[in-house]
Amino acid sequence: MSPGYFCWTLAASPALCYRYHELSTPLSKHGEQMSKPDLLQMGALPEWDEGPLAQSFTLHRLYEAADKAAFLAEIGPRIRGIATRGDLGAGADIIAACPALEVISIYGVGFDAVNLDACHARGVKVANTPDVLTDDCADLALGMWLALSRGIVAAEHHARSGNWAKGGFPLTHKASGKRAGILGAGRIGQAVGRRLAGFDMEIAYSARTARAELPWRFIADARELAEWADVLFVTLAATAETRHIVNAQVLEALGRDGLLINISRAQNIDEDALIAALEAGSLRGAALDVFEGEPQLDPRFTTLSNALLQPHHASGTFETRRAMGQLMRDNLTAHFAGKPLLTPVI
Ligand code: 8YV
Repeated sequence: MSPGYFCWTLAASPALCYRYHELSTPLSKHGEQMSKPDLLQMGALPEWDEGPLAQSFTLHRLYEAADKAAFLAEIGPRIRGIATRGDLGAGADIIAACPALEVISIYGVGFDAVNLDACHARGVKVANTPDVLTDDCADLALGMWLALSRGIVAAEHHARSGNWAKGGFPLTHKASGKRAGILGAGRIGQAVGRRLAGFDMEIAYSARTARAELPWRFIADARELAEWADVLFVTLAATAETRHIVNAQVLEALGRDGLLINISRAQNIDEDALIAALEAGSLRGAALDVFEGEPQLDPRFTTLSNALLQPHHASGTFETRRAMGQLMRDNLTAHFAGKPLLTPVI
């Protein structure tokens, strides 16, 4: 058991925990205590990350502070690094409150919640955790598509509740052998496409430019891609340009037999237009892992039987979250050892 892990188990006793952190401060080769860089932690992390982080850094947990502004005013000037999550990022206000900030390490691939302009302007480095979560995100996208197509969640309830004895489950729609549009052909979009090929799907993708290495049809325009597709997978990184890229027109083009799967970011979709389409039945169904204002979600979603709702957990497996945490910490370690980031965003 690592010392840090032991400390985490004692987290109910902060005073003891603090003392323990001090004792675990590394010693220089001359036996002097080396000071640990001050790190602002934006949100909770699994215990297997908290321990090692606390061993190498003096942690300041913003999410535990009752008065965040006062907390930042006090510790901000000392902060040299930020450990954050894809969903939490670091806004311009946080970056401004940390004048000595050198690096932001994201536990997640998405960097849309980090204000990159502010980082650029200040020369703050940013790292994320690509690749290690690609498989899980693609797996969940396929699972959501199959569950939505075949009504797996309602069918499970049908079997469990005893309704089966009163009658069979209503027929659903075939999933395989149809046309899949992939909006965003990055790592995750490509992994979705590779999996879909195993379901005999005809595949097309949209990206900024055609990618010669991909064996699939290229349809640049989101509306045209939706028009062509039976199911639209949204896998693109969220930027200012992609905000509401899936709008009312795109949903209309996808059509009343169409399905929408979103494992990217909520802001890529106009949620009001999506809810209207689902309510009107002008779209057959949507499976969503991400929501505007999550973890709160628009209550209208919860009444829609043609929406499959997931709690932003595409990367949420033990294996992947461990790998993400390791990479997030490795990026911080590399930076404070004077080495380049392993997976830099900027
Ligand atoms: C995580 C994510 O759920 O990778 C991302 O960008 O949003 C997700 O993998 C998140 O970072 C963990 O809170």
